[in-house]
Amino acid sequence: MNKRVFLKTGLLGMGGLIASPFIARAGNMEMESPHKTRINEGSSFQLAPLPYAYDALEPYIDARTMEIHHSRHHAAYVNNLNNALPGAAGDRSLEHIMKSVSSYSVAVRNNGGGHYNHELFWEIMTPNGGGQPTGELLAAINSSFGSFRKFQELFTTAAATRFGSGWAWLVAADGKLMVTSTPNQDNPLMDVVPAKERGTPVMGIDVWEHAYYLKYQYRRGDYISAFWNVIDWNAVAEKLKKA
Ligand code: MN3
Repeated sequence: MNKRVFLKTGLLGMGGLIASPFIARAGNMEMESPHKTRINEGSSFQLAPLPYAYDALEPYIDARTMEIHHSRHHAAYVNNLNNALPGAAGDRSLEHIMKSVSSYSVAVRNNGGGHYNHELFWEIMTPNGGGQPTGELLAAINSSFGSFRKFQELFTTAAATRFGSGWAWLVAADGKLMVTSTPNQDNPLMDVVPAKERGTPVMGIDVWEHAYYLKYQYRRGDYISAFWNVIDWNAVAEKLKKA
């Protein structure tokens, strides 16, 4: 039975149920994650769709990697975060949880970080990215690092030398920018990060092997080089404005 026939007979058979999001989104089933069925739905975190197609960042980041990274890895962080959070109480914004993460379980630290970091990562990439930043962002980079080239070197080194799994960051703190890196799914918002490396992340690169291994295998450096071609500098500039 093809989808059109199914929808038609489904409509006749189930009356108003055709309006349910499950049926309406039948062509986009990969976005449906188990966490949506939680009873405590109102306070659950959700996996947002990618703002572009899985293959949009080709050839720099391959479609298969993007699909698994978003629909499996990121989805799992969201699901595990929802399962690890204690009952609804207090400020449940992801930012607040990050900033007070030392008072939560390790599972919230790892999966909350995973959710926050990947949301930021998808946002600061775009198929029409790359080039150089302009305006206030470029001015901030120049005043903090001397030049865009110098910043690129520092960020690339931070990403390349992060041992094992983790992230490299461009961080806004005290009116300045700095480059840092964190292990695992930690990020610069977290109160478990050394105070002098804390701030608001405005750009980050995932250097877990799952972010590049299918295409680049052991060549993390090639993946980092490719990343510069997909950065959405407008999105980074927006994040700096709000920092
Ligand atoms: Mn990842």
